[in-house]
Amino acid sequence: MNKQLLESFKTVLIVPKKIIIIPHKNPDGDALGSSLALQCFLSKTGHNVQVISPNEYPEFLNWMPGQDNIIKFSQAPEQSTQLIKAADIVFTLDYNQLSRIDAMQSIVAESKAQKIMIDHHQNPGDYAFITYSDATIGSTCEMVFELIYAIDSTQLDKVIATCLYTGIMTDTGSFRFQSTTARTHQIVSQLIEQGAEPHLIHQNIYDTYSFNRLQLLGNALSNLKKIEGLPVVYISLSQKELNQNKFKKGDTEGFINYGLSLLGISLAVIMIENETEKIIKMSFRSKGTFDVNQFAKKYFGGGGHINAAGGVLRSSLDKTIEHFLSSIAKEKSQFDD
Ligand SMILES: [Mn+2]
Repeated sequence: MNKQLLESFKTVLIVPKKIIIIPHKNPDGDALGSSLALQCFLSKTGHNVQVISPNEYPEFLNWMPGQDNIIKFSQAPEQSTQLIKAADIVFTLDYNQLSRIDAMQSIVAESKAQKIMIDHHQNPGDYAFITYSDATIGSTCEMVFELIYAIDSTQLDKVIATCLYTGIMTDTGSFRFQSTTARTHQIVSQLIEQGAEPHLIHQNIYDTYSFNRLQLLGNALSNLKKIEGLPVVYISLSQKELNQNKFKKGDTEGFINYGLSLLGISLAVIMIENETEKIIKMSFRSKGTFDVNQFAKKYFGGGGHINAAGGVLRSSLDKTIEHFLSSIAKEKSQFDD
């Protein structure tokens, strides 16, 4: 983090403030981990801090230290609105467009609070008073570490370390994505010294499948298809299949990575039907130079990073697959070596 940016953080945080921290909708390990770590740090340094999540988060995150004090906007819109209205500062973590917080967007936009963005996605919006944005960093948790480390490293403790480790681990695919750097490992080393327990965090996140979820994975894998002549695979899951396996929020998390574990595959896609919202949710993961951020933006109104992106289509599952296949056909030359 550069000196000027650090100074602006120090200036706004010099006296105790009423602070709200908001992760993106459907928060993942990085969004929740960075929010909880920052909350812990700011509380220890004299601020009044509340995390408000736009909605529920998956069950595999409900062990994280401090998560039981999170207010969910979807369950308590009135209370959340009052708190945001009364806040001096609103931190937005792990996203860079207010549309990522859905129904909270206008409340945050209209609040007089100073907005602070900490995020690692491309093309940041300009809503924030302080923008700490860096798309070369693998996780928001690494950025929150840099902030805490620069302001007062003596405040690092086991709670902060556990939350940050969780987000770094999940966003780097357990330290194997291209975004994993020497700095990532230096940070993680300090987190372990502060009390983060890698084997327990790993177990809490990954070894929590329900019987139904593992069967749903089996269903997803048997739906896996390869596109002839291209290093591309895709998985589809219909609402009917989700229902058959008693789908719960978060159950399909990580399924897409199985596609990339196939030898020679550089693009994996998963398409999941949501009958209630009448949408198909898409996720894209790539290895190497195929830019799924561009692909998701061009064909599916989505976006993300070069190697990980998402999108949504208001369409049927069959039509989405058709659209995906024709989009891939148009980008075929990108796979030429
Ligand atoms: Mn992230």
